[in-house]
Amino acid sequence: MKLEYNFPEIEKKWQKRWEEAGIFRTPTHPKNKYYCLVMYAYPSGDLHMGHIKNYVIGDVVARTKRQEGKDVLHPFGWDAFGLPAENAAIIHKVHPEVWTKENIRISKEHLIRLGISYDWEREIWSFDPNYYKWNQYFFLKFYERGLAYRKGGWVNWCPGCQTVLANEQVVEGRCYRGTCNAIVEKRKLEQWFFKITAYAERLWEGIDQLEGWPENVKIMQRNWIGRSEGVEVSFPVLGTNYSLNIFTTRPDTLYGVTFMAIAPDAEITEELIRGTEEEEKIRKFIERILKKSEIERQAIGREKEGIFIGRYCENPLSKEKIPIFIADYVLASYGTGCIMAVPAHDQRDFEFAKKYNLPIRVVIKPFGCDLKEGEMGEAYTGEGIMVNSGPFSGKSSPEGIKLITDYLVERGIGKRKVNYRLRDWLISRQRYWGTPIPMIHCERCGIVPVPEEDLPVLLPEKVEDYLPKGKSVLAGVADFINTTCPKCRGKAKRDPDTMDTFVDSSWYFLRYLDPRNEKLPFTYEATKEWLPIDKYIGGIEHACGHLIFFRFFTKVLYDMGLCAYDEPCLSLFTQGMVLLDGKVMSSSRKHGVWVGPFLEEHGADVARLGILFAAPPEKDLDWKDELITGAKRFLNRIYRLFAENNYQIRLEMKREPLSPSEKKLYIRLNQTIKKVKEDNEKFQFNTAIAALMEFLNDLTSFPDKESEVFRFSLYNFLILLSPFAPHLAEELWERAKGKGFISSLPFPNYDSSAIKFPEVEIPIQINGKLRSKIVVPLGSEEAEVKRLALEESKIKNYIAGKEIKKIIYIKDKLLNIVLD
Ligand code: ANZ
Ligand code: ZN
Repeated sequence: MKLEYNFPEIEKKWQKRWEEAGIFRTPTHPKNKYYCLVMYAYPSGDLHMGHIKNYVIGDVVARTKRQEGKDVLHPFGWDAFGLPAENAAIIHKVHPEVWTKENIRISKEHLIRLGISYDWEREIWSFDPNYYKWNQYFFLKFYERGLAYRKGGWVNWCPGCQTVLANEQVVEGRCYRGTCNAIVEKRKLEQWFFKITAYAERLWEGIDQLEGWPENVKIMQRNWIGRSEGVEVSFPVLGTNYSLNIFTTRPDTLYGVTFMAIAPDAEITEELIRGTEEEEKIRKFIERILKKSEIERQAIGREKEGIFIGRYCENPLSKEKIPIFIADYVLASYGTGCIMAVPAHDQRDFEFAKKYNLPIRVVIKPFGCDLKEGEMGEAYTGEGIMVNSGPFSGKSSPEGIKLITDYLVERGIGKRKVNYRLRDWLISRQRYWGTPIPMIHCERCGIVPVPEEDLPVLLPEKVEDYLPKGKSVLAGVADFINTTCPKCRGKAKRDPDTMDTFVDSSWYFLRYLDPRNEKLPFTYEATKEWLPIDKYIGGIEHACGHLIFFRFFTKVLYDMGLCAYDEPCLSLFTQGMVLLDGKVMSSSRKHGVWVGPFLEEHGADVARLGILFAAPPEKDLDWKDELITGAKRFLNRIYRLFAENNYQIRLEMKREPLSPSEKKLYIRLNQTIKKVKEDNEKFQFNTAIAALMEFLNDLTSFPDKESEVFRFSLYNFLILLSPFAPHLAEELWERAKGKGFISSLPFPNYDSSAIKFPEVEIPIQINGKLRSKIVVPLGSEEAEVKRLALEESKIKNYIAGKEIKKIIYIKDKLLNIVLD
């Protein structure tokens, strides 16, 4: 099937006119603002349908909000630093900047050709020194506040990307980058971190404010932050000056501790094993365990491994002597990295104790039944009555938690502690294509920040080789790396690392507010005017990464007095994926429907309708060729209807007198306006389009094409259509001699007095005999019809006291009640 009008010409014409007239420019001082944001785009060049779904949804939101009279900010920009550009540079021998710019050129052309209503004057690029200068500025500000620090320790190393990764970038033990996916290793390195843990509580609390966020994203963030309340208890290590501090949420089980377990890489481990008899063997064990990912080590049901280190602790309550083990399931990165193990009441401790023949001691008995160590097949983790617990025996376990906590705190053996699973954000990378970290290492002065007035620290244009060999690429660029110390003027070296690109995307939404400001990253006034983001549209894969980082940044900037709000966005929409043959479209796997050729062949309005009509936007969409045919049929029918009627429309109509058929059309018009309005508000664009299709049927079959109500309906139809198929809508509006742009017209009000729903009369039978009738709205739900029928007075009398065996309902036709 073909479109019956010259779509390449028409679409291009309107894109040009919109641009020339600047109708999508952001109003300067909004009275009624609406910030519609799509996620910062990675410039991958040729886009597929999966990429643009996000942008098409965002565009319909922006356009419908303009129709509602909002002052809309709808910007776009490029998350243009990052590994793929370098990898392309390595393979194709082009500079990452050249490669990136070419990709941006292609992607941008696609977006323009799709008719997306961005304010292109606010376009930003993170590789622009005027942009990344502010990454460096924020880094310095974070450093001043103690929120950026350098630390050595075990970090995630991706052997594929040859760089460290943040915890958020390790997905099930592997590199988050789909094209890499290598198994992540651990390495001991010095790296830069942002202290996001200092904001753990506020990030946790703030989730309650995020009313317009999907529940699942909020749950994912809560799990990621992982707040838990407990106590830190100190167990003296016998024969040393050390103590093992452990974190537990179950102080009620303290009398059931039969061993201690420490992480192989906990800070104290080194101190405790040094000089022990089996030191050599223990070190070998540690080395072997650390090769495994944390996910693997914590996997449920996996056989646990450990080693006794030859030392003992004293239980601060029972004064018992307890052996200390290194255990693989204990993580250095959580709590204190040490635990008190209670095999009777913790499943992992139970499995460990069974394997190494350690005692199991019940200290919590389930209410009202017995529990014997010898008969336990698994740990009992529930509540109960405390036993074998000295003076606390006989108390309930929840009470025990309080009593023992108080007891420990009073004696200085323990302190109340809130723990978070969240770790500090590792932001340094050993790769080239990113923001240089604005720090200088001086032999005499140590680490010295680059003075603010020396920013930006420019990324050198040339490097020998883009592929790092275990250390940062920039370390090999003499002109860059050698510098003088800002403090002592002596010889010094620049920090060789670049920033994680998630730094760029943590504040880009603020740069859109004032993208060309050279003195400031953005102004406070602008944040007051435009924040919070009214609708943020993007992928759920960012739930525990970007969507936490940008909340963190906003809170810090708020504390610095730079930003008027401490939550960036109160309403988030996560769109579903686009599949082809049941598999997610993907550039790297070259699996997709490509936007460039598609636009060439079918045009923008077909692409937009195809994406929007197939499924609710939050659901996955399986791309099918029928979508193209369906969209074309719809557009052709619209085009024909207007052409056959010589593009005659009316901007108003007299309401009386109307013939019965005119009245019917008038009702349908108002029902459609109401339906589209409500569906647009709920983001149900697929059903809004379906309503337009049905209304188009009414219009096409309407007999009297000269009547005012018909022509008035055509006019309203165009306005309703314009966010979905803006090019054809503009063209028909122009041919109908409409003034200005249809894209700038307000959404029509519906006449509520004209909205009446068709009704049907349903005969009610009892045991097959007609007994009564009820009138209900056409297409009513079965449950509703049954309820009304049973409430009907005659029917009520018939069935009084008798038992109903079943009720048969034939939709909109008949209801039969079968009595015994
Ligand atoms: C003793 C105990 C007895 C525990 C019991 C549980 C049940 P959440 O809720 O996740 O905070 N734990 C603490 N630090 C750990 C680490 N670094 N690696 C592995 N496990 C660790 O869980 C806190 C519980 O997880 C703590 O309470 C500790 O085990 C364990 F019947 O202490 B519990
Ligand atoms: Zn110095």
